[in-house]
Amino acid sequence: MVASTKASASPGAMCEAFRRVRSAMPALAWGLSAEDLAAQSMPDCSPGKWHLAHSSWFFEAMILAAEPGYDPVDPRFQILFNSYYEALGERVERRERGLMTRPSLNEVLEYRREVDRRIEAWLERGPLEARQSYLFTLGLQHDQQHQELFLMDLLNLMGRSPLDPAAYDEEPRWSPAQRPRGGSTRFEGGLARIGHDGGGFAFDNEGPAHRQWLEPYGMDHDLVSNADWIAFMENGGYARPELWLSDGWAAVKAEGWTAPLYWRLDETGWTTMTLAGRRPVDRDAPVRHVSFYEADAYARWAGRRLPTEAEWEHAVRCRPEVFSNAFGEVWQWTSSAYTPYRGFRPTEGTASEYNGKFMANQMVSRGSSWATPEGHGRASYRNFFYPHQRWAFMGLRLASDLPAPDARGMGEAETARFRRDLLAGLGRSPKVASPKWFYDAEGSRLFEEITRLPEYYPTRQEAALLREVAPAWAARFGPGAALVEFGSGASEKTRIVLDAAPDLAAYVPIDISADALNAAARSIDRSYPGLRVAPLVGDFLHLAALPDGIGDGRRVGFFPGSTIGNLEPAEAVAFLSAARRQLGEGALFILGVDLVKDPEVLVAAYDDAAGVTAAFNRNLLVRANRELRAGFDIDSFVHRAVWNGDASRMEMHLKAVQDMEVEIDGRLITFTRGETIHTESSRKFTEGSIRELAAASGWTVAAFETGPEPSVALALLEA
Ligand code: SAH
Ligand code: AVI
Repeated sequence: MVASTKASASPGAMCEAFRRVRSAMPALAWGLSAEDLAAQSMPDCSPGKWHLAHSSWFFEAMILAAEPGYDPVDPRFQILFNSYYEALGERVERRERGLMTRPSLNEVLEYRREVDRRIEAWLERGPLEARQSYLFTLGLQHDQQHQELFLMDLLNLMGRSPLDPAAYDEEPRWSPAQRPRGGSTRFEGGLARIGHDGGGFAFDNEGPAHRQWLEPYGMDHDLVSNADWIAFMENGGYARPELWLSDGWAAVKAEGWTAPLYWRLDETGWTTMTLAGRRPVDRDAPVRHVSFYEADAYARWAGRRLPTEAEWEHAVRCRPEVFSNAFGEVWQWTSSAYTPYRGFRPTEGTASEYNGKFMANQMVSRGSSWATPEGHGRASYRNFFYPHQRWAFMGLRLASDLPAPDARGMGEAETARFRRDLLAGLGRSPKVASPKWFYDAEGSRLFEEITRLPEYYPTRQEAALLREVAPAWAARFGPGAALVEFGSGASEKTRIVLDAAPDLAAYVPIDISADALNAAARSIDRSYPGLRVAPLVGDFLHLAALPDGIGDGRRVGFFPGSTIGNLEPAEAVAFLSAARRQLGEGALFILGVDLVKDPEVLVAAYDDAAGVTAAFNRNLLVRANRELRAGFDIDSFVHRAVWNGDASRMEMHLKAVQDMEVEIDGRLITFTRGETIHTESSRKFTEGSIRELAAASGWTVAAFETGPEPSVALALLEA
């Protein structure tokens, strides 16, 4: 297949690009039988032989036919292989493409070779005008689109056979899927620029570039997985009309949908059809072959929504690095109808019918799939399908409305996130839950109690070390600085910094626990009258813009307590990188971390004699029972704290003491005796691992101070 389709000025380079693109489809056809390539599985699909011919016809009809006195390779092919171009006359009905046993496969391949010879001769004849050059590149891009259609249609054909045939040994993909990263990123939106802005090739429907207003939103880093989809199905997703659009529900009933296209349940579990035959459904892989209606119903079930196409494009342009599989896995449904952008003008001439005339009743999908030829996708690309169609390589990524930065409560949306996150985690094996859900009002209170326990040394040790270093470090803040604290909780250690830095203009505590945050902010406000206190309720993994009115001085990040150890290593890098961007040039960052030490000391700190940590851990279940109406029998779970030396972390688990089933939101979660929910990791660091983490996140370590045993450390980072 082809790496680049850009037509360059040199005929040699254009010829090379042409050969590379044109060799791809015959390579996909190689090894398939003439019968495989002749059959048509349904009216939406075309036979492989037709794709081989039509993508050649396109060059003939759009480019060669415009040459004076052109003599077609075979005039009958103008009718046989025209897809939908009214201006180019008669054609065979789409649904009857499979009935054309003549010309034979060999004749079609010969037609293809002859068109290729003629195009190469045309290229050699000399410099192309801008319009010819555009049509040539359009022909290459069109060929690439049909390479993907070839595979989609072939899969549909193979999926119709009771033999579950494998078209290939392995699916012919470009690169492996990227691993999921977890989480989502917040985008402030505002006036965003959308659409193709002129550099490189684009289809006419990608322009003109224009401005769109976007309200704050979040978009998930990962695609919805098969495991997520199974949770939806097990929760009655296909049987609950309230989740579906009216037309979608009608499709569920009429088509008898109970799972994505190609899925089948047998005694071994769910299987799905692939181009390499029928395979077990990989729970970790992104779901594919779902219609827009299904994607929309899933999003509603998850308490979320699909992104608009403008949101998708803005997010992928602004922060491409945070997303997994934005391109190269599945096209992603958006909630946007396929309509023209303001000022849209179709390409002039015969290619005017390429995109514009389909701008009704279809929905836009973005990204690209594993079968999209490499180099073919781009952020402005608008693919489109009817909302009921499922045979394309389609999946989804979720988005949500986010409150404006100064909004206080999290409300329903937060509860929906908790439900979705918990169900997803309990659907995994081994079961997991994110520690961020510990901190309802009771969880925050229990954490404060933990900090006063004799075994839990980190808070005391860190506060003592901070008292020592704060005067020297605060001297570097400069006038009018703002202190931004992540996971501020009760803001107790903050006072040590505030006392050492009387010139601070503002304090911005950020915490997911609204109750703890608001109480702490009020208390700081009363104690430091000259200081502007601007609390932000929210998830620091989706950093919001800083509030206005916090002065023009340096921004100083503050992240004590080794809360960074509760993040997965990749999450920690993403967080520190995002914080660096949020705090801007010249920023400083005070990071508090716990250090690796004797496991006995560690285990005692996470399994105290008074049982407070156990209560803190089990409070997650209490919270789920209250907020999600879950049915956990709290006494059937015991607290476990274990040292995992390989991952250098303490782990907290909730261990089931008996076999049981727990209902959450109508879904039954099965626990076997001894099975655990991994509720928290607390990574322990060394000076080396902190230096690596800082370097990977774009910070420089300006100072690193360690306290006495049991030792913790404070690092001063510079942007
Ligand atoms: N910084 C304090 C509190 C640490 S407890 C100290 O050092 O003692 C961890 C705090 O982080 C809690 O207040 C919890 O509500 C908050 N927190 C945990 N995960 C969070 C997240 N993803 N976003 C925002 N706050 C979070
Ligand atoms: C907030 N965080 C850093 C604490 C920790 O040590 O991981 C939470 C905690 N978990 C058990 N005890 C305290």
